[in-house]
Amino acid sequence: MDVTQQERMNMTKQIYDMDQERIEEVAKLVRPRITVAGLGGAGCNVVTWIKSRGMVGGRLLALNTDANHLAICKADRRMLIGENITHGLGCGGYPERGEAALKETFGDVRKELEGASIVFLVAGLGGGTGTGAACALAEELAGKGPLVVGVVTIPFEIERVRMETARNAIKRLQKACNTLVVIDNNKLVKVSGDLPFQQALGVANELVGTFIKDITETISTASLINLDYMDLRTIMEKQGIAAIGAGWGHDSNRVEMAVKNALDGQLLDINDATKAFGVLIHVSGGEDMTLEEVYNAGHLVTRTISPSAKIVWGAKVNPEMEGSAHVFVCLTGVESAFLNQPNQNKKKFKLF
Ligand SMILES: Nc1nc2c(ncn2[C@@H]2O[C@H](COP(=O)(O)OP(=O)(O)OP(=O)(O)O)[C@@H](O)[C@H]2O)c(=O)[nH]1
Ligand SMILES: [Mg+2]
Repeated sequence: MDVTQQERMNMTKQIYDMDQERIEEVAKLVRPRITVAGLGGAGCNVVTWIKSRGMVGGRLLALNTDANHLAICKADRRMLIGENITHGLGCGGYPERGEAALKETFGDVRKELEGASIVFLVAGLGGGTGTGAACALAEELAGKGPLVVGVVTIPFEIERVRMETARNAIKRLQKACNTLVVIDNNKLVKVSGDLPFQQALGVANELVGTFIKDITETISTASLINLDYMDLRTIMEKQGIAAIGAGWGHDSNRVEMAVKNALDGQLLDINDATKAFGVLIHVSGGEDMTLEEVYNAGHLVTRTISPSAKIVWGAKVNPEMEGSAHVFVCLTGVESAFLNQPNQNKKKFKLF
């Protein structure tokens, strides 16, 4: 039977349509599933910040032992953990209680994290819930599939008694997480101009929240320069500590200015930036930002790191940022000076 030209065209169209559907199907299957789990008061505050701004492409969980605090948090799912141990009253600064609370509720938490390809664990170190639960959850997830990225803060100097708790947690977390992003609240306060305590917490929440939101959205949505899941895995898979710096820039050389500020404003004292294993550069700017500007600015970063370091990029346009740019530079595989400092208050204030 002769096939007419029309029939041939119809067949070609059918095959084309099937290909298109298949692409959509595969895209759905491989789309990274990103979950952000905020643990304890600080972690839940960061999640609340992200939820109130809105985030595309990720799921937000808030986990706490403190029912009153959880009641005022915003998230896609809130979970009261360890009710039998803490009776909804928090952990009072004892990380071992936070750890036990997570373990008590781990079955439910695991269900929430099923199928996740990236899990961000967010906590302010130094208290009980966030510190204990983050360590326990990171250890439960280690090696089970998802890329586990811890994002934690080091206590303010006025909270000296909490330093040793934080230091011990970092040692555990850096072994269990693929990468542990550490932000020193003290450096953050200096960078943002010595603010009062409450305001400094707000700045910390915004910074941590923006970092996670930017990475998640650049991976999950079409961006000026897409950051893909494998890019992130490449620089974050290997265990270790990561430091971030954030910077703003304005007017004609805004991206360059923002990169310089981000490099100068690292939020963790690290021993040697040139030893970084990988670098993530994320740029956001207004609709007037050009690709050329973004790439040129990248050369500034590459000059300061080892030529063998792996570099990954992401850039997104935010129409509200006309005339300005915001940059995150994240150095992975670095050593933190904080871990090597002796704790002067160890004897005087030992808690446990
Ligand atoms: N970024 C940020 N850090 C905070 C905030 N609140 C507290 N912190 C820091 O995080 C540390 C831990 O505090 P919380 O998160 O309140 O403690 P928790 O994990 O709830 O622990 P417990 O209350 O003891 O169960 C504090 O020592 C502060 O350094 C916040 O809103 N944002
Ligand atoms: Mg608390």
